[in-house]
Amino acid sequence: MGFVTFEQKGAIGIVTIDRPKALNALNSAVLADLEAAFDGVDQETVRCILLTGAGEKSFVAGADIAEMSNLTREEGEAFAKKGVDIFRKIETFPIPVIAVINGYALGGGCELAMSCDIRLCADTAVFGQPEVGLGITPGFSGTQRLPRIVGMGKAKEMIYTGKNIKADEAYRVGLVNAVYPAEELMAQAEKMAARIAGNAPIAVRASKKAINDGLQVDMDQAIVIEEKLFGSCFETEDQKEGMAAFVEKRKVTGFKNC
Ligand code: DAK
Repeated sequence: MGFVTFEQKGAIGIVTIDRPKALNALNSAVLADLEAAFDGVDQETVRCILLTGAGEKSFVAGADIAEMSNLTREEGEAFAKKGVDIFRKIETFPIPVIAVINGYALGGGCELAMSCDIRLCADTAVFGQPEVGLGITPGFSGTQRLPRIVGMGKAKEMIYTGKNIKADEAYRVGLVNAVYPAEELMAQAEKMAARIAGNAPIAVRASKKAINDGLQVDMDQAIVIEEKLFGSCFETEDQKEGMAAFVEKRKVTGFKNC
């Protein structure tokens, strides 16, 4: 995987988009490598994934404009499918994915961050959907995910104006969960990932599925989705251990993922 690296630190997987000379812009090779990285994650041992960009300047500065500029209609469709599929794979990945946004998150970069469960950023991060200035609409589901995260009014402002926003505004409008000094970002992200990884993995996964699937349907159906996933936890050893530990006033001895 030339443009994406994967490192496992205990129960935390770190996926890094590694094309810093082009500010980690997404071309078809990067998208293919990103998909391969997620396909290669050992879902037995990894309990939380951090997704970041190499270098100090950029998370992802968007889809690769140079590559896109020469695409035929068929190639454009293939590129779009590759991007949309991998973004959706991340969004529905059984394990939580935290975007660790270390700089520019523009266009497809902002959309990639939005396909993650949680977004943490450096105080140097910059967000935006500049596509209309390039004669296109956001194409990796930005028109759908941005209003769901920041609300329709702010999403329309960002998409129609194409104006970038800085980290503090991204935090204020709810686009990111937290902002850290750049040099502390990865340590803080690992701390959150470790906290998630220490909880019962099946319950964490079921919570992700309940939230994601429930938001696609009306409340009556959503409640049924939650009921079924809640019930499924009672077939796990981790539920028995978690509740036994509480009743016996002791610490959990370690969740087993079963
Ligand atoms: N694509 C390709 N190369 C990029 C790039 C990008 N998005 N962003 C930066 N680079 C490259 C630059 O060309 C430059 O390469 P060299 O000239 O050194 O070879 C290198 O990265 C460093 O960039 P700069 O020299 O420009 O660095 P600065 O610090 O001066 O500026 C910047 C940083 C982030 C403000 C600037 O690079 C910039 O404005 N970049 C473009 C940002 C942008 O507009 N991003 C949105 C791209 S549009 C689709 C689905 C999705 C999409 C499209 C279609 N379909 C469904 C079909 C998504 C579209 C987008 O993401």
